[in-house]
Amino acid sequence: MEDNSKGEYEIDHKNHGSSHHNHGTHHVDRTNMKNEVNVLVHYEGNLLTINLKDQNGNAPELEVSHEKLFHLIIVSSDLQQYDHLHPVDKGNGVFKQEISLKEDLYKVFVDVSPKNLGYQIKPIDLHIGHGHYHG
Ligand SMILES: [Cu+2]
Repeated sequence: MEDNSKGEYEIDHKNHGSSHHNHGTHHVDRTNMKNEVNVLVHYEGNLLTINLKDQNGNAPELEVSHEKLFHLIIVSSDLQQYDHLHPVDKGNGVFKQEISLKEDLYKVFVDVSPKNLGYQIKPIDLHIGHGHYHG
């Protein structure tokens, strides 16, 4: 990704060829929604695992957005590494993505559209290194 100058938390979907954000009537404005989805990010052995749970501990049903169920954006602290990925659905709210990360503090953006649940994309801190990972 060459352009890191745009809005800090803006998710870039240009990899999917959507040059505009007008998706018609099914588009949901999530800016004022309360968050009802818990996101856990865990990294171990070149594998990033993302766990989605609703308030009852169940896996939320996701809607396809920009042709994918799950968009994951991960950015290194110096913005030099910027990846837009589509983790594999392992069922039960678990998604996995192979990725090689060096020691750093990354920001992870989980861009999903949980059906009938409030969800706001927030940057999740992911510390790599020192044997201690959490999200
Ligand atoms: Cu994507």
